[in-house]
Amino acid sequence: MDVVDPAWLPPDTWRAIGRRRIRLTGHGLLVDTVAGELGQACARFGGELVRSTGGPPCDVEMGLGGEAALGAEGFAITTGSGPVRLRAHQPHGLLYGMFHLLRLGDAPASTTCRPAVPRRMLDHWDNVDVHPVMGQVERGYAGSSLFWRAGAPRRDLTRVTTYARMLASCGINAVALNNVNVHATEARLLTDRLGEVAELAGVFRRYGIRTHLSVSFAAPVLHGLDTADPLDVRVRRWWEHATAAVYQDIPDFGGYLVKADSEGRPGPFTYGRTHADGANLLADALAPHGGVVHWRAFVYNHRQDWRDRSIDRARAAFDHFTPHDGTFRDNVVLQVKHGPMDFQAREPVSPLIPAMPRTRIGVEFQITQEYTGQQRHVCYLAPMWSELLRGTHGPALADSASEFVAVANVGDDPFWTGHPLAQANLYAFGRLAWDPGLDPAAVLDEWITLTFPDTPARLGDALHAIMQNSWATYERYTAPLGVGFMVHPGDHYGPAVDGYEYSRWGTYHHADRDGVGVDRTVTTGTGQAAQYPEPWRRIYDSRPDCPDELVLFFHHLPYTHVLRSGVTVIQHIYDTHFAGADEVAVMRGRWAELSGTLPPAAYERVAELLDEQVRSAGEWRDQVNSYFFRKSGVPDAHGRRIY
Ligand code: GCW
Repeated sequence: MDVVDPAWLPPDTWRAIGRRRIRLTGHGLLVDTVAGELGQACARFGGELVRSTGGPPCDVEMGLGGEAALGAEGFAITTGSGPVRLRAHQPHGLLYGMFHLLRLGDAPASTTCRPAVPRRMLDHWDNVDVHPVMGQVERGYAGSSLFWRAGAPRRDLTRVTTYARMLASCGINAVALNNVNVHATEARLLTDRLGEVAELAGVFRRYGIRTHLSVSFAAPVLHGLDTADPLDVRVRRWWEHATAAVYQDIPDFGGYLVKADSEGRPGPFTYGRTHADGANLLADALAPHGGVVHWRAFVYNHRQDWRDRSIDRARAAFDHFTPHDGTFRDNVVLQVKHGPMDFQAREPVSPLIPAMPRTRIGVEFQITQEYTGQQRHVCYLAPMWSELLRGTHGPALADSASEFVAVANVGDDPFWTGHPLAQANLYAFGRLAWDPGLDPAAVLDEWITLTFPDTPARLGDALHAIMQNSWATYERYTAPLGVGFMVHPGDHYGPAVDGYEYSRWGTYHHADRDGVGVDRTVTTGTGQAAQYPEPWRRIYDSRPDCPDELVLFFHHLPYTHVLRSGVTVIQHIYDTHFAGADEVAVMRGRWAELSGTLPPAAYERVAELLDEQVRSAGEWRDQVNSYFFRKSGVPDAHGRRIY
């Protein structure tokens, strides 16, 4: 096997803990995993792992017996004059506590931690067969799948084990293995290829991670029935049997993930049934075994007529799902993308999320950088997620979420994520899902310290400077003021200002000679602003009150409109595009200073990618600025070069 980057768990990160005498008590699979990790660290760094209860006290005393209030996954660390004590109520807590000790390094401090939500999940968009357009991993920018290659399961699961360990270390406890677009081969994972799922589930289980599967709503038809109607008794029986068989092989199976009636996928609409009928069918099959359905709310008309301005994709999920609040079974999680559109670099939060108080909501983020530079651009996403979770410009997602889900960004690339610095996004998602109140800058520093354990201050500072504001930079040189979607249709990389303006997918900026932006107000627009709870409904609906960041999402504005920041829309476009591209050049320069402080392969990879980011940011700047200069005829107040 190729040499694989150790990501944020290099051997040296274990030095502080591996030097100690550690007593670990308790039994079972997860305790054995913890013992395996600590045993290895002690063997490497000269400490000792003691598994017996008697004898003199150790430097670290770990075991169960913590208060019930710690729950299934929490832990308490206490320090003082005696040994460091780590207590959990359940084995899962010991696993997370051990990884927390790693973060604390040489200076463990007393702390009690429990996750904010019980499930923190990654969705893989991995295909079994290589899809003719999307490849092995849909929207994957890090090589092939960790699980499958060209139609066959991977034989060597060493990397999956390493991956499971990485995920556990940042608090992830569930994975869906395969793409939500379930094609014919992948539909067989549920039945005759279940063995492949069981094998992977066995690897993840050792790190406290439950395995879920994306299934096709038409699975009964693909397996020979003449219908998939959720109210047909034969269909119910089919799902009951298929599900029972899954639990025979995988007793702790997590459940199903479904993309139905979305972008051409089959669903209950075919049979005149509702999404509650569809989700509840699967929920009933899973309930006796303790499984859940993740039912995606990404339902919209992808065959729109761009000439019809009354259709608004941003309204769709709310319009489809709010009538069904309270009608989903308890083991249904409605999985909603964080914004009303589709993982743009800037969107308001989805109005559906706070509108379903009687439904369990899983908020879905996208770690894979489909619209944020495709792991060719540095774009540390945690500041964006943190704003959305805390409610900087809208309702706080953390208040309505029962759990957090994200689309994974990994593959068989030696650096896991293509861009070595994109590893930070995976780590940060896990940490923010565990505790949405964490400061993304502090999480970045955690990642830097773990990943580069002997970091000279110079390296740490430079990495922080390059990454911390990289999302803001990315936003500056791409689509302005929340309008989104100025990307190449299809592959979604690079600028195409009108790429989706006349397309059936329904994502437009409506630029003309006078102004730009989509009118979603109540009186003159699509009314999407009214889907938000107060005070946001009023704020978004009002031109002067709407935050600048989102103003073209909600309003069609003249180029000369003065923003809250004091500059006009057109000048804002010019200024941010020049600034954003300049910031990338500065990033590139800072990276060059790090030559010699990092492993050469990582240094070179990032250097090459930064060259591409410099090129691409320049292209974005020039296309966006030229486009709006030509439309508006308004010159740049600072006389800079526009084409
Ligand atoms: O953003 C779009 C992507 C599709 C994806 C879809 C979804 C898996 O372009 O590739 O399909 O979202 O989330 O279902």
